[in-house]
Amino acid sequence: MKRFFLIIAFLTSVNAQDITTLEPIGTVVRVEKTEQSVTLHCRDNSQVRLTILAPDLIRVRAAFGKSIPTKDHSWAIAKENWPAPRWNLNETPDSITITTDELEVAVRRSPLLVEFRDARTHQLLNADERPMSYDAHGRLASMMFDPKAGTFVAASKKLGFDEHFYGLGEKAARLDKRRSSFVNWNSDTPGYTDKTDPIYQTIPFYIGLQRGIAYGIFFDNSYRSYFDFGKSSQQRAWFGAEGGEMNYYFFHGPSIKKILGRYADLTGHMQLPPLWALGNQQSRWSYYPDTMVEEVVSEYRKRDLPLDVVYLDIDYMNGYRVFTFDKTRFPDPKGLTDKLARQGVKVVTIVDPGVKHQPNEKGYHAFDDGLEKNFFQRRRNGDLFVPRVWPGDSVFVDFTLPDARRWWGDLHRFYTDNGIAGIWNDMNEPSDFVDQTGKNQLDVVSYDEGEKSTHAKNRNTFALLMARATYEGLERLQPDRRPYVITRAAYAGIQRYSTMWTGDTNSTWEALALNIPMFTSLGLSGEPFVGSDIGGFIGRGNGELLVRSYQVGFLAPFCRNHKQIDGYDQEPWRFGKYYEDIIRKYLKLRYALLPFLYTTLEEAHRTGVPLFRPLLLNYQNDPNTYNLDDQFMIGDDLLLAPILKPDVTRRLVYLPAGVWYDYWTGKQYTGGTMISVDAPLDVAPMFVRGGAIIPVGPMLNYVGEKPSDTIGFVIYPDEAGAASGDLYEDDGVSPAYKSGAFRRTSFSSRRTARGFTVSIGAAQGTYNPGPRKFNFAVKAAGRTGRGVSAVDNGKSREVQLK
Ligand code: MIG
Repeated sequence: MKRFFLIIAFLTSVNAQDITTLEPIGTVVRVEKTEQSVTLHCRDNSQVRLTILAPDLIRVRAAFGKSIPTKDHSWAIAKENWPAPRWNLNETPDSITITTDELEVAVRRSPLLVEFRDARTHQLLNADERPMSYDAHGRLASMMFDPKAGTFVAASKKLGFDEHFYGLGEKAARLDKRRSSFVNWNSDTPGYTDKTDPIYQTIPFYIGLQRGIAYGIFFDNSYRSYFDFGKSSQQRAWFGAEGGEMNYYFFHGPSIKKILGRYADLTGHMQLPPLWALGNQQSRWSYYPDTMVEEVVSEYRKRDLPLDVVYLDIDYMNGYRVFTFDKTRFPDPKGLTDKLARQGVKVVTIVDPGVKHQPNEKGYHAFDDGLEKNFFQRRRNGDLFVPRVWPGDSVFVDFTLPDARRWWGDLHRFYTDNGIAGIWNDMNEPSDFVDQTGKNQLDVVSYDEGEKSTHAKNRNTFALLMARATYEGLERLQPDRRPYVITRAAYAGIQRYSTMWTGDTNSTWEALALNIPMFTSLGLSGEPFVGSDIGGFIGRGNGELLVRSYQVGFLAPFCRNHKQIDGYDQEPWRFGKYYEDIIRKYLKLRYALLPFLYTTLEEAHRTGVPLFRPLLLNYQNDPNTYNLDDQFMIGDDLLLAPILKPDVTRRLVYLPAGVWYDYWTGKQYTGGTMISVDAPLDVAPMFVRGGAIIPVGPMLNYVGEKPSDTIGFVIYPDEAGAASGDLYEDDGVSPAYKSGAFRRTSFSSRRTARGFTVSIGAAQGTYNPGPRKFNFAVKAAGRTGRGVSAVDNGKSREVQLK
């Protein structure tokens, strides 16, 4: 027993850093104002700079015991130049106050404490619990051993008695992060479970919510970082890192949606992937040879299961050499992709960062060429850094070098020439079999804009830069197509370049239940295009688990079944017809809902508000949603409460205030309460918000199979008989939507004495979808009414429904 406690104590002490031992920043002795910032000079020669980027966005940057360096660079930031908003400065002997139209930032001079208030209500949003601090005396353990890293830096905030915490990217944790702590250090963690930390990604951004009022904090520091939301002490929520700068952005809400919009402005908006990325995808480690890939696709078609994408995992390569195909397994890759294209199926290949390095091998162009150009990472002593990954001894590209990124991107011509439609970046933490914790990488140097910094700083941004190289390469190679990239590891800003999946999950019920808080938290962290291996990656699984897993994943942006090399096969038909029939029903429903999903995806691109949402995002003033993570919403309108346990066929569902319709039975409910619903294996409880108009497309085996010449709209009236909705469309493949080639149509409907009147708004945008018609039907009294159709002519008009 004693021993057991010792082990626990040891494990916690590794992650728990006691920030109360740190040196606080000195008091303010002088204030300097520029057009957009205020610099505070401190007694200990430290400096703090507050930059006013927007009325609701303030940057706080501090240097301890020295001046703030002129060099200012982050790979995460997409927008550096913000026009100065209106603001003013007020100084008193005790404090300095910056006021914008939305925020009041008050800094106490001694001790130096920063406080954020709502400028209109003067309500306190967030306040320092102690001054920002640093490890002047080397008190905290660090694994970095990097003289350039500097010291541990930390900021500590007062913990609200009823404050909730959301976001922080990809964490194997519940939705509300209150009373938990986390570490960010990109790690390859196969088979992770609830509380495994860290895992693959680093998104040091979180949202605090108190009494319905939200703020955001983005701590843009790529060193190993720590977030503690009231775990080590109920007095404070603190964040810190083992080096680099105290550098954070404060976002004013009060709405979470507004914060997500600003976060997207700052770190980049997700670009729309091709529409087929919303199609159903199938993967396996690994399908080979080519005939097996064809067999998988033909099973899908034979069984009337929709499919858009099939994946080639590492065994397609010649000895795991990236940018090659194994000649025996895939003698004619172009022939294969052509053949599959005729069946409407795209091929995505995995590309790992490890470039095989076999000392006596000549003629592997990716290695030879990269070595000659000196693009590979080296250790501080100048030796090539040789991690061991799938190809055996390998090298990694220094993706901080602009020329290396370009070179790597251009190498993808090999794939595009072979008809490969997208690239899957794996192992990019970067994983290293020699030492999974990254210790083997600490003296690896990257160019880093001339700073020549080590992996202590660059490990967490490695995947971001690799995805960037890939995305930009695909953009150059195929300028008229949207790149499709999917990544495992990431740093903030990844949404500009890549979609993601949650890595090596287990085929267990616990892992399935984690899907929901993980997807919703990623959405609250600026990463909207998320998903998990459907059925789970590791382990055996069974038909029931697979079906329930589809009932979560069928509405996730990324919908892909994938399995590890020695796992039991789990394509939809593997457990028999009974399960396959249910899975078919859900996959078909996904395809029918594609117009709705795509409209919601475009919203995520434009506004930063994700598709896959926790209820609290739509119902921020309803405390019943603050810790609710076994239900989710898609956009504003669909609410899902899937079954996440074996042998369960009934569950409680929380419906927020308003009218709700059971999607399957049409039964109407009044929300603001918990209901109990039946959920036999073929039912994922799903509800539609009263007030929604849901666009529904034709039955498809794959995206683009038929023209969308008829689009259905199902109207779900609210208590007043009103409803509204949007339809977003574009060509689905090219970047032309960025220059106006889209079509957005708005619809609204109201109950009248004669039935329902639907108003179709004038179409916006220049995209022409071709001749087609709209069908409208109203859902009421448990059934769908008779439909009325109207030719779509892009003009504003009204249609009457009985
Ligand atoms: O060390 O490429 O997460 O999806 O099938 C395992 C083989 C490497 C991990 C990925 C998984 C993939 C597997 N990869």
